[in-house]
Amino acid sequence: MSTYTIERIKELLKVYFIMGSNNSNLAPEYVLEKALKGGISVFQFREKGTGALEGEAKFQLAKRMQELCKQYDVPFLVNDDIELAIALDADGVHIGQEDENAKKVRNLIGNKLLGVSAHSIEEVNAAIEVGADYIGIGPIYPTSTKKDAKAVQGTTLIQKIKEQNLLIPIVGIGGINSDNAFPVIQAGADGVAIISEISMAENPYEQTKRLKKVVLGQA
Ligand code: 3NM
Repeated sequence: MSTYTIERIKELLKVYFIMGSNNSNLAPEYVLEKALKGGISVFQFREKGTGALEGEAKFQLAKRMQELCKQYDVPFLVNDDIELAIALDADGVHIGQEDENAKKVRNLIGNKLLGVSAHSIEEVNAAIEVGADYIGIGPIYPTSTKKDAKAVQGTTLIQKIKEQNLLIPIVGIGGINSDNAFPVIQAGADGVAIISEISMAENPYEQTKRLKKVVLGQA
């Protein structure tokens, strides 16, 4: 487990923004700063897919984005790349089922935040077992951002986790926008993780504010 309390993790998950350089037509640093100003609660650097940066260019972009997060006191997580997370002393990592073995990752990162994607109750329990701090459940809705996303599952698994009284913090992901985010929260998620709704928005600042209001039930 990380040094964050469960309550703090639940707060962090509320408006969880994920982005890499190929998720926007605008400069990633520009979009991130707008999202930070708009009130995101945590950021995940996810440099994957077509045209993704590698090596030094990836490292430098991650470093610049981490600096921005620090300015706004928002935790900076890294998707999948454990070496990068350790080199930057990131606040945590997020891994999928096909990425590094979660137990090994927990050993490598010590008490940094660890998020694991899960698609069944068995995967949720396995993630809890190895000391995941939160789980990502998706895709809730259809998404074209992740090409190898699993079948759309709606909020069924989130409801199942709540029915079984599992205490692990939950974030929903996949195709979430300000029009469909609230049912995800109502089903029992602590927050929503989004890429395109913010990264492709004409005005990422306003879009983040709108989404945050929905998640907080203030829309
Ligand atoms: N993981 P958007 S869906 C990164 O189902 C990712 O685990 C998913 O992008 C999962 O908010 C997804 O643009 C893409 O739909 C989310």
